Amino acid sequence: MIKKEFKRILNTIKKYDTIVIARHISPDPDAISSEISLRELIKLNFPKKTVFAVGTSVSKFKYYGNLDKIDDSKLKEDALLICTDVPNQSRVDGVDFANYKEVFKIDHHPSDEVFGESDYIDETATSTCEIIAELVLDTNLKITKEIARNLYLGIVSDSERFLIKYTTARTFDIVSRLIKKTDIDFTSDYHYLYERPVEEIRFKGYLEQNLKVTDNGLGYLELFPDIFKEYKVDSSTPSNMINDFNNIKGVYVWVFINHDDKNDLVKINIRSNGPVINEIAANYGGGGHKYASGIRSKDESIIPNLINDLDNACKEYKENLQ
Ligand SMILES: [Mn+2]
Repeated sequence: MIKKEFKRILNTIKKYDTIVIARHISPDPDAISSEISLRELIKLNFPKKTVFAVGTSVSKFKYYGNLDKIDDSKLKEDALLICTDVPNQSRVDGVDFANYKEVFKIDHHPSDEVFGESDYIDETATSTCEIIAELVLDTNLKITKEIARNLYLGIVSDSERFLIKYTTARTFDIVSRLIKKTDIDFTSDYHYLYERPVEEIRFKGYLEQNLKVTDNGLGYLELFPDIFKEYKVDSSTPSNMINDFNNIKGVYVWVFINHDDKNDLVKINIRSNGPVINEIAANYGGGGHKYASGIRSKDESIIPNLINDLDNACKEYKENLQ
């Protein structure tokens, strides 16, 4: 049986000849793949429609396909805007909602912000790509190998290779149906997600060697501009590696403190596998999820207090474990 929400999405798509698809700022593979896959699916199944996928291009995600550059104030007719992988209007990249007759979102983030009547939110899905794959398979839309590969990579990326707790039997069912239907050579494509320059591998070694760990189980590391020069890596590199520091025995919270002198900012990434950290981050002007938070501050003097608070959270968590 086809979900009524999926029928409603298809009916809404059928009503419009011009469709624009957008996603969140600072996109990840799920965001890029979901918008490009949806564009290609609509073009394949409804060839008369004009469909764009928009937002700032990111060269490292080129393997998903190209993005379109449009001026949406010049759209000639009533257009539909579909936002993927983004819960808040304020985080949608490259469109003005006022230029559209109708808007809806397809997303897996928790949110109480309504975009439109056809919104579809499934907080139990690993990724937006999982939702789109489910929609395609359940409604029997045509799909190509390339679209299937892109959806698969989006699911693998957002689920952290099926490690996060949102991974369910349904995730594997959807992936299995996707592979059976399209016969994609899925094990050959992981290099798109995981291949790294040797400089980054060596830099990861530096992070591993220099992570300080307290008796209470806080791992932390302060990074200054010189180290990025020395290893010839971009200063955004540590934030892409922080999730790899999960599963260190006895480390409950870990934090990278990145001194961005160019912008006179300190950028702090925090992860947890136990204590709730977003409330602590909020005390220092940051925010995020319960177990994945961040802070950007002009005030470096917050660092010792933050480390102290996180260390206490670890202490409390550790004591309750025993
Ligand atoms: Mn996502």
